[in-house]
Amino acid sequence: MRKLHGFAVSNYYNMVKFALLEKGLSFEEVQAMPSQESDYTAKSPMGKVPCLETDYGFLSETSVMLDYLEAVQPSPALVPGDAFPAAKVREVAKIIELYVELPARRHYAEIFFGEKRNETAVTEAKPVIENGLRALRQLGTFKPYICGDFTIADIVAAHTFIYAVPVCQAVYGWDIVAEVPGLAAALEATNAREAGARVMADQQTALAAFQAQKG
Ligand SMILES: N[C@@H](CCC(=O)N[C@@H](CS)C(=O)NCC(=O)O)C(=O)O
Repeated sequence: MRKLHGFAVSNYYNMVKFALLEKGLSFEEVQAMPSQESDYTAKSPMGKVPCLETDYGFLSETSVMLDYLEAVQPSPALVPGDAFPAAKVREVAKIIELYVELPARRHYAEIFFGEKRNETAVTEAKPVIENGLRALRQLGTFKPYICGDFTIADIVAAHTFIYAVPVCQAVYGWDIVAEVPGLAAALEATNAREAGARVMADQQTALAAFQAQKG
C-alpha cells in the first residue's frame, strides 16, 4: 500500500494527495513533519514534506511524485498523452511552483505564524510573482481549466494560490488572482472537484488545529 507522509497543512502534501485521489489510487496518510533527523532524511533526503512510500522505496519532490503517479496510473490522465502538450502542462506547473509558490512562501512565517516581516522578501518576491503571473496569463487558456482539460497544473495552482492569495493580500494589498483573467473560475472548478473538496476540507481542519496549537 502506498503511503503519503506529511501533514494536511502542507500545500505540497495536498498536491500529491489530490492527484492520488483523482486517480483513485489507494494510499494511507502518515503524519510526518519536516525534519533533518536521519530517520526522516532517509525517506525524504532534503527533510521536506511530503514524501511517498511505494513498494519500491521512497520518493520526494512533489513534481517527481506527480510524474510517478501519472506513469503508474495513466488514467484518468492529469497530463496530456502527447509529448508537447504534456511538456506545456509541466511548464505551467513549474512556473507556478518556482515563480508564485516559492516567492510567496518567503512570507508564510509572518502571515501564518506571526513571525517578524522579512523586509528583504517584501522587495524581492513581488517582481518574481509579477513575472510568474504574466507567464501564467501568457500560457493558460482557462477553457475551462488552466491548460484546457483538468491537469496537474490546476492541482499545483490550487495549492499554491490557497496560501499565496492571503499572503499577497496581506503583504502587498494585492489581489494576485485578479491579475490573471480566467484564473478565479479555474481555481473554483478545481476546488469543487470531489478530490479537490476533500483535500480542501482536510486542509482547513488541519490548519485550524495547527494555528491553535501554535497559539
Ligand atoms: N520542493 C519540495 C518543497 C516541499 C516543501 O517545501 N515542503 C514544506 C512543507 S509545505 C517543508 O517541508 N518545509 C520545511 C523545509 O523546507 O525544511 C517539493 O516539491 O516537495
